[in-house]
Amino acid sequence: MHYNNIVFEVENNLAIITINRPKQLNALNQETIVELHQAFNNANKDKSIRVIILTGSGEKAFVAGADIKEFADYTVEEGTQLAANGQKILFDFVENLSTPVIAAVNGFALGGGLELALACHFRIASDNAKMGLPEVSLGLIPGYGGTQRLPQLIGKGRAMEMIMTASMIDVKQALAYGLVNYVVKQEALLPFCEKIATKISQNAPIAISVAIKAINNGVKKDVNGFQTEIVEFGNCFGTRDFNEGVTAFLEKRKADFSGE
Ligand code: DAK
Repeated sequence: MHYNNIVFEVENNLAIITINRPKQLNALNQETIVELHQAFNNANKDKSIRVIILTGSGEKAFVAGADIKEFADYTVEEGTQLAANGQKILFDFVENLSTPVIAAVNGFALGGGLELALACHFRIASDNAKMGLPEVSLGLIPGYGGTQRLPQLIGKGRAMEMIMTASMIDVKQALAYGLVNYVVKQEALLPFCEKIATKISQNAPIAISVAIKAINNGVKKDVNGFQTEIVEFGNCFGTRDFNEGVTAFLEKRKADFSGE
């Protein structure tokens, strides 16, 4: 598959998706959003891929927001339509993917860029990263889930302050807020993410995918996360993952989930 705005690489059972518009600080235009959807969809369908890492090209930015030049002339109808579509094909899509997605935040993650990092399952930042939702400085509010996911992750008061001030926070603050799980030197960012990805890939993929579902359902209004947990916990007993995991333990060997 050919992409104009992203690079898609596979190493063993890991996919690395790199947003590749470094001259525009990897700003998200509509074409990039569509390509990201395709790349995530393809990676998720490939059962040999156990973890996806999302990062930005260059040393300066993960994603410096939605492409301001592109949305400068939108009407009310276009804004509504594009927000709904973008949330559906990319932001909600990534959040609900059954393959784990790690955001490797290698620089500025602003506006739609921070919203994309928030949609990933967790985030690891390089020490130069800066994060913020500057939308109100442009007369907008976050349109790709930021008003919902940021307070879910860091708490309402902190999210209110970040959104109202439109200010950027540094990695020390992001770590204290729980917005990122770790901060590492820029050159160590991808190797560090790959190390965590390897750990994840040794565990049972079906169990991981239903754990993602149960955790996500905990914050949805129309479903009950506890009920999801009960149902999915029960379903696990009928999976190959469970059979292999328990058999390996009883046989005192390492489980091999590669056959899934
Ligand atoms: N869009 C387009 N181009 C961008 C960009 C962006 N978000 N961010 C940076 N660039 C471009 C700059 O225009 C510049 O291009 P040239 O002038 O060289 O052609 C190039 O990237 C390098 O940027 P700077 O020269 O500004 O670099 P600095 O190191 O001086 O500054 C910066 C870095 C990150 C502080 C600065 O670039 C900056 O403030 N960038 C904009 C940050 C921002 O406000 N982002 C947008 C947030 S609002 C929507 C849904 C959601 C959204 C919108 C619509 N719909 C559903 C319709 C979300 C909106 C947002 O994300």
